[in-house]
Amino acid sequence: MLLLSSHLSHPGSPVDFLHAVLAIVGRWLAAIAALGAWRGATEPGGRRLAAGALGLAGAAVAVSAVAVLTVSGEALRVGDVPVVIAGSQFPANVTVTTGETLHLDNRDLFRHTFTVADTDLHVVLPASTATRAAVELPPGSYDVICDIPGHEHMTAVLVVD
Ligand SMILES: [Cu+2]
Repeated sequence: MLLLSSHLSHPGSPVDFLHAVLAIVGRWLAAIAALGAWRGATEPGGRRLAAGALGLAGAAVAVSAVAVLTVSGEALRVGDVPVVIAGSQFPANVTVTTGETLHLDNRDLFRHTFTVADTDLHVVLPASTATRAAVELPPGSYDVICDIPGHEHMTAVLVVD
């Protein structure tokens, strides 16, 4: 939870964030309750039932942890230009050749966008999801922003050559 709490002051996409936290907390509570039932049960039958509940709750915790920690979405393909977005930061510079594809890997627990100012290139990046986006812009230098309110500090320069 230490890792998660560092995002608590973050104003962006609280729905995504709360959903992720509540899912984890809920499953942990179920696991703790099942553990208590197992320890409190004295009859062999009740104990077996509680052990089963404990196993299911443990599996749910494991699955939810994997779901949150693993980036889903589109896989990196050969020739893609990898761009990792983490801690509400873009890389300072992204260089790409016209026609190439960016692999935008949002590792945060909330949504971002990869928005190239004054162009049609606007990609929504769901939480913990990677998205591929082709760049068909004329050569030049472009300002990249995240257009989520409160994310004005997220900027980068996209160089198309
Ligand atoms: Cu953002």
